[in-house]
Amino acid sequence: MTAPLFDDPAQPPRAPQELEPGAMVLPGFAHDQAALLLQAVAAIATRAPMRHLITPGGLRMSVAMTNCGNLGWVSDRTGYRYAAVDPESGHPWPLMPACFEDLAREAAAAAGYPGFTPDACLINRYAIGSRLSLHQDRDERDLAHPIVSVSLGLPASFLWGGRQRTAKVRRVALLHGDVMVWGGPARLHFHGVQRLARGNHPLTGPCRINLTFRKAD
Ligand code: MD6
Ligand code: FE
Repeated sequence: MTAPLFDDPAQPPRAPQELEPGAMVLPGFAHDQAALLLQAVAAIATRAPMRHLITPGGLRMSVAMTNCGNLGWVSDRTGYRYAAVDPESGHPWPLMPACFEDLAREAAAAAGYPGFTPDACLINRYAIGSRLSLHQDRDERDLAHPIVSVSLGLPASFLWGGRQRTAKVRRVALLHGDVMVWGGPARLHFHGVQRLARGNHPLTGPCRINLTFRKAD
């Protein structure tokens, strides 16, 4: 039997880490609420099912996505944008649960961004082998607001680059319950997620769920 490499109570707690000015990892910040968050994700996905979006270049994303909140991030052949309506159903996105909004607000405040109020939550589901190539998050109207990102389920190797696509990339392990907050001078840094390694998490099975909270409008 192999011991899990994640979410192991025998491991010492990891301290908050500033990746660089503006970007913080808060290890385990969402750990105690993880089961509740995942229940809410399941409820959202019954009304706005996870789907593989098509990039403007015509590629099908390996990560499956849905949204909740006033706005949702979508992509198709015409580009990337935030939309108030789910293009699949024609209905507004499911409401953002209070437990999502509270967590995002508290994490942002803990990382030095008081007063953050998300209006959009992008929900990403990574199956084994899914990946997210290096990108910048720049579709939000006001880039002064930070982004709060919550990792649930299988661990991921997060790729943390620089202001230029060609900058050196660091790998950061993001485990179940970890929260990342970034903004300020780091807001436009390139980032991505390495191909998800095989595994099985007690709460999510063979996948990783990521919630990213934004103030898009
Ligand atoms: C992910 N996250 O962790 C993908 N973007 O699955 C992102 O692309 C991301 O985590 C902006 C801010 C935080 C993030
Ligand atoms: Fe991103």
